[in-house]
Amino acid sequence: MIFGLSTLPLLFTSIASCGATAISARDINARQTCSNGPASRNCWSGGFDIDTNVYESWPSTGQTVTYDLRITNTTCNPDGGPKKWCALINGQYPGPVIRANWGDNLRIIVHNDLQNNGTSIHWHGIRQLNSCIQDGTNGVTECPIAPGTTKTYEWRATQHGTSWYHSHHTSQYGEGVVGSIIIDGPATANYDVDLGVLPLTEWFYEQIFVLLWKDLYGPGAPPASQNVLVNGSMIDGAGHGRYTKLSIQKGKTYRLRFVNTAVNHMFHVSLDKHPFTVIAADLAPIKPYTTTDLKINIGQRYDVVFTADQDVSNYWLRVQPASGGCGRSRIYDNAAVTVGAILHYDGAQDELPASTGATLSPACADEVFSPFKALPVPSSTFAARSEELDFISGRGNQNIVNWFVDGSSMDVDWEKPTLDYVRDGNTSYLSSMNVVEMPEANQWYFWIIQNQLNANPNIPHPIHLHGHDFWLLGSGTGKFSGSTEGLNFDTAIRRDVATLPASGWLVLAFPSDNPGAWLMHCHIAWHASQGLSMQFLERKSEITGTVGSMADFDQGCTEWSRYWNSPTRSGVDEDSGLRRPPPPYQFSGPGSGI
Ligand SMILES: *[C@@H]1O[C@H](CO)[C@@H](O)[C@H](O)[C@H]1NC(C)=O
Ligand SMILES: *[C@@H]1O[C@H](CO)[C@@H](O)[C@H](O)[C@H]1NC(C)=O
Ligand SMILES: *[C@@H]1O[C@H](CO)[C@@H](O)[C@H](O)[C@H]1NC(C)=O
Ligand SMILES: *[C@@H]1O[C@H](CO)[C@@H](O)[C@H](O)[C@H]1NC(C)=O
Ligand SMILES: [Cu+2]
Repeated sequence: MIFGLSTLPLLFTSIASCGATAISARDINARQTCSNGPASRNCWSGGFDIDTNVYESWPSTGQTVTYDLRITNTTCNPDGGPKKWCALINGQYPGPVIRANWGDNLRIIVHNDLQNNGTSIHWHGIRQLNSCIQDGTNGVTECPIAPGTTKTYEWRATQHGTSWYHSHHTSQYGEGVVGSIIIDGPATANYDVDLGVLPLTEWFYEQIFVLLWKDLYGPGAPPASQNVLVNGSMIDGAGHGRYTKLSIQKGKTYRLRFVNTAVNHMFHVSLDKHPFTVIAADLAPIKPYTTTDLKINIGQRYDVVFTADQDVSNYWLRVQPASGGCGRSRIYDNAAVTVGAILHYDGAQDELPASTGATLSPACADEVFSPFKALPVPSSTFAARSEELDFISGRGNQNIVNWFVDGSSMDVDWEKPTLDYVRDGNTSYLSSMNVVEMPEANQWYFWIIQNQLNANPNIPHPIHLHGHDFWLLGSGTGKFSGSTEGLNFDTAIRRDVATLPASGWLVLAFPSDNPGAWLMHCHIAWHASQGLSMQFLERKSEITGTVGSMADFDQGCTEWSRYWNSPTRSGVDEDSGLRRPPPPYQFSGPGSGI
């Protein structure tokens, strides 16, 4: 069984340029006998390998991998500094790594054990092919999971590589509801040992949702964080906490996976004396290239390999925010502290590294590379089928800082998600839902995202799309010319987060091959809460026929409405994560009155 869904081959042949690669019987034999190992990471099994077009085919393992995630109300201090309120998964920060094989089914049971917050878990980067209802976006694909209730998510790992999952409810992932995902599969370079994932984030000593309110009412400049965490730990500069330590052996080659799980910061990463060979960006394999300064914006992932070919010793893994409105942390004010983690060779002394490394640039921009497999996009329909989406900030009512897409600040109703409209056949979408329809099946749609030249603040934004990888046809500064000249239709990068430059543009394309309501938003959590998002409503008449139960959806909404409308409820922050708080502003928690 090669195709996960019987309709897929047909579907893709109708997008001629998506170019399904013909595999001859001889190739398949060769591939089937080729098994994944340290010297053959390009192989996988059963005729699948690094050359497989993952939008079209994936293994059918018949395996279901199950995880239980229990979200609790607790405190934490991952850097040893002050304890603050945290929401954690299974009592750990970050949450457990979810790991499966390419082609597996996942079944993840989320228990909301918080007393006074909903939740909603989004599986970042996972395509959710024909399973939009499992996307975990409250206000779009589900109602929040009410306190004391449980929701089971089920999806198929049709892609492979590194990703993450996080709460899509308020800015709750910044409070701790976050973890990594590894889907094991083939790779574009060989390595001996997979070291796993290093999630990177800034760390604030205040609650993220309180900072949102400061940001809303304040001058608009995001606050500086107190620290930066690598795999959930760092020292705090006052002798507390510990560094994450990676233990390696001289002579071996290692794979390491980075995820930026931050609320606000873009990072540069470097490993002293050990250049990275970058092999994947988000969930897409790329042509390996080497760098000593890897830029990772929020939501992005990079998989790298490096060789332990230096003297047996300790080396710094350095992590530094980009400048230009892309992050600022007070830990860097302390010159005695090196921010990052330690690479420790077996046999070396257990001491802090004395290594020196590359000087990291402050750029707030994406890496430049090529996809491993080129999947061309037709340029002939660009003029007819491209649409501009304008991103801009401004002041809304009560002088609150808001962000707008085409003049409209997103505002979802978490008691009436988009899929409710779809099921009811109700097309009276509120303008604040920022719905853009993609009615035609299996066509390329092109989107020009223009960061307005007079935006204030005028800063880059990490733009993330649900339900698809996009083909990044181009990006630049100034106003997009409208011409296809300079756009890359033949070897475009595919990924799910790209950085929209300040006063600049992105041109994205993706085919309408996945019915659903798919959010596209800035992944700076506060900007999403300030309205910087929109949703593509793709082939709406086919959505309810896709995987997932509307009965579960309805039950979740009933439970949420019962909780939210209960007279004894004490949660007061009305931000769903995708809406500016509507007036009257009821916020009265810590941080109010600023
Ligand atoms: C966490 O527990 C405290 C104390 O019981 C309570 O006041 C607070 O509302 C709870 N928060 C959430 C999100 O459940
Ligand atoms: C990250 O931390 C977890 C939990 O402590 C640990 O199991 C994992 O091995 C760490 N990952 C790396 C790459 O060190
Ligand atoms: C359709 O949605 C609009 C906006 O939420 C609502 O006012 C209207 O009552 C709905 N119509 C039906 C028939 O449910
Ligand atoms: C979430 O929990 C925090 C901390 O207990 C609380 O202050 C806030 O009002 C809650 N938010 C929602 C949306 O319930
Ligand atoms: Cu933004």
